[in-house]
Order: sequence, then C-alpha cells, then structure tokens
Amino acid sequence: MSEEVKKDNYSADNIQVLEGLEAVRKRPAMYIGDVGVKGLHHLVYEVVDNSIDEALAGYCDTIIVHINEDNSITVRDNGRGIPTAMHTKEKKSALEVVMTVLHAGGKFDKDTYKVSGGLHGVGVSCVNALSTHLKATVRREGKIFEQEYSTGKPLYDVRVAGESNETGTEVTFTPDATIFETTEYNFDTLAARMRELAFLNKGIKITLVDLRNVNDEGEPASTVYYSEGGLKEFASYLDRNREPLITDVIYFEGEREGIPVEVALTYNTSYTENIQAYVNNINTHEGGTHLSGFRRGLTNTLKKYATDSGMLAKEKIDIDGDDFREGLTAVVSVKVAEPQFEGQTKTKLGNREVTAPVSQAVSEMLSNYLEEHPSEAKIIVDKVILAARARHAARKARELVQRKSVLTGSGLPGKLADCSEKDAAKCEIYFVEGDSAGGTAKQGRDRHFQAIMPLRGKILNVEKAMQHKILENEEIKNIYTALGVRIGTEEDSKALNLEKLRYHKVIIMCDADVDGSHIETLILTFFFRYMKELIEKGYIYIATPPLYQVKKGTKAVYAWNDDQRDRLIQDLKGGGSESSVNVQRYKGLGEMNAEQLWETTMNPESRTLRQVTIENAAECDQIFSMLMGDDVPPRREFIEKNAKYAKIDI
Ligand code: 0RA
Repeated sequence: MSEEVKKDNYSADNIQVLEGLEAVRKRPAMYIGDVGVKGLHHLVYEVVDNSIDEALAGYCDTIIVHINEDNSITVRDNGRGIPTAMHTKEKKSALEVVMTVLHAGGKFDKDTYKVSGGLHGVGVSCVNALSTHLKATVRREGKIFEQEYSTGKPLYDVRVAGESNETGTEVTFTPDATIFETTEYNFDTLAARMRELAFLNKGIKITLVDLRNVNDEGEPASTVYYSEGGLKEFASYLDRNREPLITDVIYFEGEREGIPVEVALTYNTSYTENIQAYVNNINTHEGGTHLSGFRRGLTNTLKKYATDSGMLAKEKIDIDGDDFREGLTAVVSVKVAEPQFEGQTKTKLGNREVTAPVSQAVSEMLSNYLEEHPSEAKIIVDKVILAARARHAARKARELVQRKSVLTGSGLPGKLADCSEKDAAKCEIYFVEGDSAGGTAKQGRDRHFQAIMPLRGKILNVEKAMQHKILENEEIKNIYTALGVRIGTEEDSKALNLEKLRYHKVIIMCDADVDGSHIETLILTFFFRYMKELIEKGYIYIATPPLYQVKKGTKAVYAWNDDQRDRLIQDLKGGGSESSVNVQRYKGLGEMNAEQLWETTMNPESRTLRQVTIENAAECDQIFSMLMGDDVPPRREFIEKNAKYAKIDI
C-alpha cells in the first residue's frame, strides 16, 4: 500500500471540459489524478467503467480484461457495441467521436444515465490520448467494425473488418511510456478492483487474465469474479477473517425516493468499525450524506429497539452513535445521477437528497431483522452496551492522561527529541525502532526540523485491544502526544484535530528485517484504525535504510538491493583488477553511525521516502485485520504470496 513519493501540480478539481486531447497529454495528472502507478491502473478502470455502464443498462453481463504480454490491456464486453453510424453533428462515426472527443462517452443514449464513470469520470478518450496505440473493435449489426489510434489520433476511418453475429465492444490500449512513470501493471491491484466491481454490480461476470504469467501447461493466470448476492456477499468477504458475532448479513436492496440503495451489515467480535460507502461504484473515503443516512438509520433503529425491549433500563450510562458501530462491518452503495463530490480528495458525497433514502432503507431492513431474530438482537444490544461501558472507561483513562501531561509542563513525552522549528509544514518526526537506533538518529539528524521519537520494540497490537487499553498504552500515548493530535473524542473517534498536528512528515524508521516489518505494520495498523486521516492526507512515510555499504578505500556508496550492490561493486572495481572492494551488509539501523544514517536515510537531498497511501480501502481493512488477527492460515498464505515483494531476512 505504499508507493514512491511524487508531486502533482494539478488536481482533479481543475478539470476543464471540452478541450482537445492535446490538453490531456499536456496535463495528464489533471485528468487522471497522477502519472504514477495509480494513474496507470486508472486507465483500465476508465475503460471497464464503460462496460459496467452498459451492463447496468441491462445489455451486458460479461467483461473480460486481459493484461497482455507487453503490458497493454484489452477490455472486452458483450454489450450492444459502441454505435458506429455517422454522428450528424460531428460528421464522423459515433465510435470515432467517443474515442477522440473529451467527455463524449455515454452521451448518445439518454435512457441510460451514466453512473459508474470512475473517480475522475473523464471517459475513454483520455485513455486514448495517453496511449501510444489503441484499437477499438465493435461487433454489432452483423459486422465487425474497427479503428486504431496513436496518441488519440485516428490512423484511418472506421472500417468493416469482417462479419460476426456477436455484439460487444473491445478496446486494446498501450499506455504511453513517455507519460507514465511506470507501465507495468500489477495483477493484484487490478484484481482487487475487479472483485470490488463484481460485488458492487451483482450478476456481472468479470474475468481478469494475466498473459504475462503462463504456467507449464501454457495457461495464463486468471481469476473470475462474479457475485450473485452483491453487497451481502461483499460484507461476508470483508469479514472472512474475523469471528462473526451474528451469522447473518442483514441486507437491503431497492429504490427509495428514486435512488437505488443497496446496504449490507453484520457484526463481528472485534472492536473496530468498518463501513465502506460507495457512490456510483466509487469508494467515498470521506463519507458524506449517504453515510450520514446509514448512521442515522442504524443508531435510531437500534436505540429504539434497545429502549423498547427494556434492555437499556438498568444502564446508568448514556449510549452514543459510536457504541452502535463497534464490531460493525457494513457496505453501503448508492447510485446517484448527478453526484456532487466534495472534500479534500473529492470523495465525500454532498447530495442532501440521498440521506433520507439510505436512512429509511437501513431502518426498514434492521427493524424487520431485529423483530424476527430476538436472540441475535439481544447479542447485538449486549455488545452495544459493552461498547458504551468501555467508552466511559476510555474517557476516564484519557482524562487521567491529560491531567498527568498538565503536571509535566510541556505535555510532550520525555523520550521525544523535538526540533526547534515551529511551523508544522516544515517539521518531520521519525519514529525509530529501539533506543539505540534512536540515539544514533538524534546525533545524525538536522535538529532544526527533524524530531526523533524512539519506540520500544513492538507496540501494542491495536487490532486486538479495546480502546481504553490502547489509550493507556505507554508507547501509543507517546505517539499521539508527540504528534499533538488526540484520538477517540466523544463526538467522533475518527475526527482528528489535525490542525494541531505538529509534523507534516511522520516517518517510520525500522530495521530492514522481519522484526522491523512487524513493528512497521503495528504502527501502520494504529494509524489506519485510529488516525486514518493522517494516511489519507499523505502525512505518513516509511524510511528506507540501505541494505549494503560498498567501500573502496575512503569512498563509500550504498545499495538498497542486490542488483544495485553488484553494479556498484563493478563500478568501484573499474578497470582495476584487485578485489579490494569491501561490502558490508547492514542488519539494522544500529550498525550505521550517525553520519551514515543521515546521508542514506534522513537527508532530504539523498534519502528515499515511501509515502503510505490507501489504494483500495476495502482491501486494506481486510489485510490489516488478517495480518493482526488471530487466524493464522490466511496470514501465512498472504505472507507466502507476497514474500517475493518483500525482503525478508531471517
Ligand atoms: C452508447 C450507446 C450504445 C452503446 C454504448 C454507448 C456503449 C458504450 C460502451 C463502451 C464500452 N462498452 C460499451 N458498450 C456500449 C448503444 C446504442 C444502441 O445500440 O442503440
């Protein structure tokens, strides 16, 4: 979930409609978000979205995505096929218009309103503009039509290439390597999105085939995603590594006030809340009106049931919204004709008319369920009461912490070596594994803007602990007091007081070994569960210390992998014949002196930081619960599968 640091000057906010495709090539980031790994994969989503729209319109049930051997992509569907007749206004084939005019996609057919349309919703013409080659093949009216393009420009007029009694659209494109930082597709990234799309749009079969990866029998790696149960199955999938509190998934599908609403929810025995909210197949990380509707429906219905059943009568404490969501896993999906996206990352739904329909849907399905399942209802309400009690205990713990910090003056942890700069935007904090490496980092840092906070080995696994235990934990307390932000407010445990954040770069610096990765994961789990905004806003980074020092005489250079090391050895040997080159393998941060640590890992001029991002929120939640949970087999499977990406040193 991390990727190389990069800077974008343009954001999706600045999109100007109806420019030529040249504009897309000049400012690609403005249209597809970025030109890194994310943007590269976004091209596929953009094309697939068109096929999904055709499926939602009721004309297509099969989509096949091929990652070809050369990292070009083919998307094929069995829909009606993009119309090929002459477009009277443009005096060109409609196919050519769709492929070469910005924002032309889906504009022909008023009956099918476009609901998927990707986060940027820029249309397939953008994909065309950013591809060195694209070929569109349409099967309809008994014929096969085709047209090819280079960087968005047609190579010939739409022509008939043969006959066929099938219908559908097929697009093959090769992303332009002069525009994208990388052109290598990641199977798992595409797979996660295709799986998500299959759950969100039940009844569509989506096949992903990787032709770069062929087994001994000559069969390419492939997966088929198909969901008959939609969100009902999605919720079970999200909870597949958790212990269920109730075995059912409570489910609603229908239309309320003209808005298609689909909701599924269930409870597990954990303490974390996991609600994935979608609008037009887009994961709305920042929530919005549909999420408010969901919360309102859930809180009102459960509160009413608990009160009416008399279960709350003997409780002296008040119950609030958060208490109803401990251990909750839910997926909400709405389709909105003209969505208003707000918020920092444009993933917050603003349409006010969506709240009531979602709230109604949730109330309806949940009150029915509670009436019909009294024993499950009791289990849920008991859990809510337990959550309320724990929250009160947490508040007491927090008050104690705050009172203590008043007594110590600054309120900052004793182990923190702070920087002198006060402007948070310029400040960095390193969370360093162990006191000894912490000491080295303190000597090596630029104390003007770099703060060091050593952490004692393994911090608490927040996935398995209740909130008050987490708040009381010494290392966790050190983390949040050093950062200056609080967690777990009464109103909303997820709303951080980010304006108080004391550093805009929060850097995790661990040894490059299994223990280091474990500690990294523990810290990331804490941030993901309790300070997700820090990740979403791009404040969290991982330092990358080198694995080798290669030295000849007084000249020392560093390597981060084996290839680099071998090249450096060759370079240093130069024409000379002696093997006087000395290679040192760093096992931990502690083996570097202060100067080396600064030079390789902390100096902004020469270091590499990996920024932590959330690519796929639903998948991410699942991975953390699996990595940190009790169930061993899925964890082993994940580690075995991903071992090739990680450098594990035992
Ligand atoms: C507009 C009208 C019609 C089909 C499509 C769009 C269409 C677009 C894409 C993009 C990928 N797959 C697609 N499948 C269909 C059909 C209008 C008609 O036939 O009457």
